[in-house]
Amino acid sequence: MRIRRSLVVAALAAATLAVAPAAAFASPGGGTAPIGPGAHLTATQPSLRVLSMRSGLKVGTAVNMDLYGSDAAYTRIVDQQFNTVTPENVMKWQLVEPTQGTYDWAAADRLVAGARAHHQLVRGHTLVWHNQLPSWLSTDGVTTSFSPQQVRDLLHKHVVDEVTHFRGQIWQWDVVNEAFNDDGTPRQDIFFKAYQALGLDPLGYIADAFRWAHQADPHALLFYNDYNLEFTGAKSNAVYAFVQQLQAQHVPIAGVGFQGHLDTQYGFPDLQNNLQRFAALGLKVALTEVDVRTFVQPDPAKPGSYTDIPLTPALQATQESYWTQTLQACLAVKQCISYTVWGVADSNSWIPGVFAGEGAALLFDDSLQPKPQYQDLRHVLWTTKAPRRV
Ligand code: 9MR
Repeated sequence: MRIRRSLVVAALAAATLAVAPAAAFASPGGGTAPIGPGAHLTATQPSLRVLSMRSGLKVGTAVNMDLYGSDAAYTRIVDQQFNTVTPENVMKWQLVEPTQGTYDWAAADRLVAGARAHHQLVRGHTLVWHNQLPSWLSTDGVTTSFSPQQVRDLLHKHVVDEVTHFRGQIWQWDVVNEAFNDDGTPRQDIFFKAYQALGLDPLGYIADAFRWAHQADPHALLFYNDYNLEFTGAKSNAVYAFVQQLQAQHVPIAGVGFQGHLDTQYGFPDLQNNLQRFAALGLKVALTEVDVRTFVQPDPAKPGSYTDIPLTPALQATQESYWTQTLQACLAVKQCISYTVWGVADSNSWIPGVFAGEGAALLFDDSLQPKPQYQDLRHVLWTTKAPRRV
């Protein structure tokens, strides 16, 4: 045990030197912050990815390809802090096949190349989703001008072509995203409706998509990914039952992704229990899209707009405790193999555009400076005694 610990510490030290030159990490203040036993560290060093080596849990971020490569500070954070990346948008069907039959892989290829250059694993996101479909296929996710058989054929082609394009380069694929409603009923999108009209099991499109993806890249870990699975309830229970059906049919599902879009007003979910019960089915689990939103202060300079400053110190404290608890829950479950945050900085988060009056959901502020929640995650990674991932 002592040997292993000292090896890990040595590896951390070596990796710090190898991937994190001090100048690149120096905080504006250049201060040091002790975050663990015997550690005296600069404000951003060692990075999350270096600290994650202790448990083997991969820490990741969603990447906005409009910023990656063009915004130097943003790009530096992605490259230096994380050891897995997820394209926030550029692998979605709408983006890769904007015109029927004409693929545009450029942005996604750039993400994969950046990941390879920085020794990061890629979570592919996402093959089958009712949202962000190309407009030639569906503008609302529930209606389409194609026949049911055509929808099935198009889905087959899409899954095979995309997985084949990235074969060997994707660690985890979110094969199917958000197929269930919060009340546990299946979402009746164009895929569900096509299979239903064909007289097939309406949810058979999910099994098909996993099988097609597996044929195209047998080594990728294939995930079902959804939100609100963190809370035990109708949706989590429905997905829990459904993935067992997939397993009984020998569908090649490797894991379940818990998105982890949390909001301080709803309380902290019984996340660890849920991760644990899915893991007990023989599945891997992952936190795939973590962010923690809260109510924020209005912007006095722009009426109707908001800042990214929590309304009260108490809300900031609640956010921090949610960040800490999500990471602790994942670390506690050995089968939880990655912990991905949904974006780098508050200024590029999807939250303010969707939840008016809420924000401050990420680890870095609008000026790309680390927030206390970033330090909280480093502290957890450094101090938690977690089972090692293999
Ligand atoms: O962050 C993504 C945002 O840029 C897109 O406009 C949005 C479209 O719905 O999708 C966001 O990402 C979603 C992810 O792909 C699936 N889970 C929910 C995420 C937040 O909406």
